[in-house]
Amino acid sequence: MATKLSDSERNTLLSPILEKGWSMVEGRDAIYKEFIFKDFNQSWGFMSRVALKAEKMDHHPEWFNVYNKVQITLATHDCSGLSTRDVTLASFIESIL
Ligand code: H2B
Repeated sequence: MATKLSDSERNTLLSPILEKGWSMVEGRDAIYKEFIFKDFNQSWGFMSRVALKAEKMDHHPEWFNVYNKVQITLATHDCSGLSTRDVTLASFIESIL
């Protein structure tokens, strides 16, 4: 069962993610980032890699794509907020850019 990040986990684990351009969603314990690629082919390649990881983790993004733009929101529905799973998935996403 996932649990919400504690204050100290937010300082140690979440802060580095926020420094990479993720931001807190207003009115919700979730993080968000927009990615701009060259074209749809690049967007879809990126989304495919994220999708395979998400399925392996059983942790899925909320996302929106139009052509070269991919907007991703991460949160853990099981705990209605951010958990270490979101940090892991966000870190993975940063590692494949
Ligand atoms: N994804 C996200 N983002 N949060 C969850 O709590 C979650 C998930 N739970 N993917 C998983 C699936 C759960 O619903 C299944 C039953 O394992």
